[in-house]
Formats: sequence, structure tokens, C-alpha cells
Amino acid sequence: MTAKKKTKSVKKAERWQDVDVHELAKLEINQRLTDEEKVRLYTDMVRIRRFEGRSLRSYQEGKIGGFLHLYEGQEACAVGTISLLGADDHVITAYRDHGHALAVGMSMNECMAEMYGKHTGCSKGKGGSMHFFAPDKNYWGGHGIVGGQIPLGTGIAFALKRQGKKGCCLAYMGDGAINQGAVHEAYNLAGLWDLPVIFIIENNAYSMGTSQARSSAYPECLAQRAEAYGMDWDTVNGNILYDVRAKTYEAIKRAHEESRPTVLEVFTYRYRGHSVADANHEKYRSKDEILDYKENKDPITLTRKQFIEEGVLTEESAKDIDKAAMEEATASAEFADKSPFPPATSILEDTYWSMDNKGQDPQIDELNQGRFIFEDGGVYDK
Ligand SMILES: Cc1ncc(C[n+]2csc(CCOP(=O)(O)OP(=O)(O)O)c2C)c(N)n1
Repeated sequence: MTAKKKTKSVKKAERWQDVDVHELAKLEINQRLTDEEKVRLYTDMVRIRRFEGRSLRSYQEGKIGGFLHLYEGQEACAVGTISLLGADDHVITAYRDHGHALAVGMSMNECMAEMYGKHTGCSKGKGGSMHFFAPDKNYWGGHGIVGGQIPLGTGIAFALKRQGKKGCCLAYMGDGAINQGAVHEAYNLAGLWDLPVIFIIENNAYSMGTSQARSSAYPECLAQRAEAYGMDWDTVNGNILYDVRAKTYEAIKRAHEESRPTVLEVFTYRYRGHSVADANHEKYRSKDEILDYKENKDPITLTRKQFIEEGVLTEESAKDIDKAAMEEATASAEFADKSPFPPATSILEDTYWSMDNKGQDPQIDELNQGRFIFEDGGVYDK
């Protein structure tokens, strides 16, 4: 790389740090938002924050089992990016998936019930926190294998292209996922085949307890790796809703109009530990660092400040939004609590196997007849 090119990349990599919210507000993509839409975006961010808070409480009460990865601090990323999507655009993400789910329009009830393992959950109580899905909203999960959703998202983009649709796929991942081999294979095909996919790295600075600096070889930023695959890239201030929208808009235009992929690196921060089981998160990062983000860079506080300045919100209306979000989250926990668990007969539903194998495998024949013999000899008989 020539010295000149490197200087350009450094500048681009650091661009997110000194974005000016007032300048961003003047951009056409942000200007076109009505007051009502701005209130909606703010409300969506607050709803995510309150939903996550309520989920944590339910987990501590023993109502939710398994893993629980919370999205508090990252709300502007899901809400800002998803606010730009149209009918043929799709979303796929990792296990920190509650924010994206609510942003695409899934209800708190179906999400909370899913975590409670209830039949009324979006995945009928069989998926849990990491596996929220809503195909009717072009929302393809919720994936637990780090980086595993990236080839899938690239495949969605491939399908859109084959079908001749003017759509794209937003494929989100963490800063740790970027080092997975499958991510690079997907990058290669996206660049090679001109796929309308937008890879969104939600860089919250840590992968479990490992900081990004300790896990990733990179010259200026993670998004810059896109250059190796001939893809465009940019960096985004994940605390500024208007910046998220501005950069995502450019990437969506590129996908829709030129069928070209983009890598966006959104600089953000998670307030909680990696999952609720990560009790040591104040050991690998300082209390002061967490406090600095909460007090000076919080995406909800910054958006509220901007919208109050614009006359879109008042302190009072913001409080009402917060109260309503809290009530909605509480009601979703009550709904989940009262909902039934999946019936035993649903054990064989929604599985992947083919019913065409008749006569080839006695065990499959038994299963097709509704019988299942467990390893311990127990028999399930429909
Ligand atoms: C293939 C694979 N390897 C390891 C894990 C264990 N694991 C779960 S989350 C995680 C960290 C990923 O961090 P990052 O991609 O930065 O996402 P974040 O949690 O910060 O959102 C790891 C290593 C896994 N689930 N899958």
C-alpha cells in the first residue's frame, strides 16, 4: 500500500469520530424524516432498552434459561439501519438479536415468550433468546455460531439477485466474528459476484472478554479489510442515529442500484457483560470506561437531545415514551408467564428432515408415524 493510500484510509477510518450531528441533520436522508417518524425511531430505541432491562429481570427471577445477550448501548445501530429498509430488503444477525427483532416490528410479547420457552413465542418456544425469527418481516434470525449468519446473509443477497429483485440483505456481526473463516469466504463471493449485501460489523470493542485490539490484526479499522475483496467500506458513529442512517443509506443505494456489497463498521458499546453469565465484565474493562459511554455517548440520550433541540420531543414527551415502553415490557413478561409451554406433540414439528425417505430408514418410518425412541429407551408416541 502506498503512503498516500494509507493516509486516505486512515482518514476514512477515523471519520466516524468527528461527525457533526447538525451537519448530518441537513442530509437529505435525515431531512426527509417527518416529526412522527423521528418520534417512532426514538420510541423504538427506548423500547429496546426497556425490553432488555425487563429480560434481565426475568432471567434473574429464573423465568428465562440458557444464554441471554443484551443489546443495551447498541440501539441506534439496529434502529438506524433497519429504518431504511423496503419490502425486498432482508435482515440476518447473530445471537445478540433482540434489538433487530423489535426494530423490524416483532412484538415484545412474541419475543419475551420465546425467551420463556413458551408456545406463543416467535419460534414457538423452541429457539430462545438467540433464535428470534420472523420470515414475514424478512427477519432471518438469530444465530449462535459466531459468523455463521454471514454466509447465510450472502446467500439471501445471491437469491435476491437471481430473482431480479431490487433488494439487499443486511448481515450483522460482532467485531469478533470478523476473524471467522466463513466471513472471509462470504466476503470473497460477495465481491466476486457483485452481491447486494451489506456487512455490518457492530464493533462494541469486545468479543466476550477479549478486546478487539487483542484479537484482530488490522491496519486502521476492521472495515478496511473489505478492500482485499474489492468492496466499498465505511465507518459509522453508532451513537449517532443520523450517522447510522446516512452511511447505511449510501450502502443500500449501492446495493439496489449497482448490486454492489459494502462493509460498514459501526462503532458502538455494550453496557452489560457479554451475556448475563459474564459477571466479570468490569475486570476486562474499567468502570470508568463504561461510565464514560453511559454519561457522554449514550445513543438514546444523544438522540433525545437532538430531537428536543429540533422541537420534535420535549422532556415530558420523552418521559411518556419511556413510561409506555416500560409498561409494554412489563406486560410482555406477564404475557410470557401466562402463556403455555409447547405441547409434547410439537416435538416433531418444525424439524428439517424430509418426509420423502419412506422405506429407506426404519427409524425415519417410525418417526413419520409419530414414534420416537430416545437414547435412554423412552418412547414418545404421538
Ligand atoms: C464458531 C464459534 N466459536 C466460538 C463461539 C463462542 N462465542 C460465543 S460469542 C463469542 C464472541 C463473539 O464476539 P463478537 O463477534 O464481537 O460479538 P458480540 O458478542 O460482541 O456481539 C464467542 C467466541 C461460538 N458461539 N461460535
